[in-house]
Amino acid sequence: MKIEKLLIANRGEIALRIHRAAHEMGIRTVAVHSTADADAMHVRLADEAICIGPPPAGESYLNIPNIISAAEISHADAIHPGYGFLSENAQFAEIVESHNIIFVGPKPEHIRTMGDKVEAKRTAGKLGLPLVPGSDGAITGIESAKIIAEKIGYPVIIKAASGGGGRGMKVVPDADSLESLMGQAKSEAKAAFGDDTVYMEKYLGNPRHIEFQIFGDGEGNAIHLGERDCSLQRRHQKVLEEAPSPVITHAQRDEMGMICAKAMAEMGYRGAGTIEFLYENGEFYFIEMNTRLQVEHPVTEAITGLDLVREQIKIAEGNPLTLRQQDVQFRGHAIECRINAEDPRTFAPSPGLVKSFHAPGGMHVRVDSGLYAGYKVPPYYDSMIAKLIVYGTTRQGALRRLRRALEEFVIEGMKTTIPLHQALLDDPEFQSGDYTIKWLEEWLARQDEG
Ligand code: MV4
Repeated sequence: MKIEKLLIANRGEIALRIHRAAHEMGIRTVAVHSTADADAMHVRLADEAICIGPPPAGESYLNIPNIISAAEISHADAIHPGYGFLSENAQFAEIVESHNIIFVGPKPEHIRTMGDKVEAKRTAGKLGLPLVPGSDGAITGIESAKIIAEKIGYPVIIKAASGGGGRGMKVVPDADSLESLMGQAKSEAKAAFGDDTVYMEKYLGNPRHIEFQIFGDGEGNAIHLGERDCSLQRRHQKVLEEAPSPVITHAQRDEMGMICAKAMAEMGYRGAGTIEFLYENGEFYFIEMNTRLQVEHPVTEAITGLDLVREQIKIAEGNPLTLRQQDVQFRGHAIECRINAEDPRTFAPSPGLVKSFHAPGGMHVRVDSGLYAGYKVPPYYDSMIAKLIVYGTTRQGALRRLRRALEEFVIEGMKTTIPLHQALLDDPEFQSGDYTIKWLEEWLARQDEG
């Protein structure tokens, strides 16, 4: 079914990103917004805008009845959830579909499965994805936990089944601390997610975070769009992402990519998804799957030339995948910097009035941002205010272009993480591509000493 009108259940740069793809496809858009976002760019760009509640996200961008009402009032025939907010809420996807509105996203059952990390691992294992050695499912008690830990060898890590994004994890160095750390993991999981189910894995000491972009049509066809390296992160917040990974060969990409695509075809996955791996000593280990479009999708767009939101919408309309794996070509190198309204040293949020704004441009430079001069960044939401994505034929070339683009960027009125990205670019280790998930936090600690 052709989508005529799309409601975008999000804000900020991703709402703009979705609006742009929709308009290029001749689809009208409906923005929703909180009272704090009345002046936001996503509201200005959309064909219609509906206020869905007060500033706190729980009462607006997470308010399911108000969003469904907005879709009904505006006669939207589809809803795109973007990332964050309701994007991985299986119940929301079900409610949308029960109102005969197209959910631009995966089948609710697949969102639910992947949201439960124990179920996700079980499913991934059955589908042939390589797993981190660990407990087969949830851990039931301290005695069985001891046996499993002895078998896989310390250190182990205890993770919350309802977790993700690093919350409720405990690294256990030895048998003596297992009982107490497992207890802590369970009580933290209970407090954070209302569910104290935990599972165990071998702890990998120094991996990279590499994720594969996949697409399925829900009818048994699926492809992969290569990997992104997201190892540069601080406190589980990604700072910079690149594609391809500096350490993955063509052969590894083809092999892992095909394994991912085959798995997604077999499960009948629909829409865009990301399969996350830890990568250490040349081996991939599945950890989680994200059933949404991701912040860092533009680096994949840059090296494949594909519009991922357009592909999502085409699949949501019920079209079979027209792209074949052999049509997907990887060219060059892309890097994304997340620019946050934060102090570049302390990372304290720094919202406020944008006094002046000038985005870099030129060849192979993309800025996704809802900022404009005179706009006031509200304090209620995520601090990411812009994404800068550069492309180059080589990684070296992309790094040079990134330096040039960061020099051009002007955002006055608040602190931003632009100086952090500039300092990072000057670091020889970063330039060499030789970094793991621990590297950035150690580098930041060294910056603070020096
Ligand atoms: C791990 C790990 C080491 N070993 N699992 C953190 C977030 C969650 N998605 C999985 N995470 C990790 N799981 C095993 N078996 C280390 C991390 C981890 C991490 C992973 C990806 C990116 C950044 C990270 C930062 C700290 C820890």
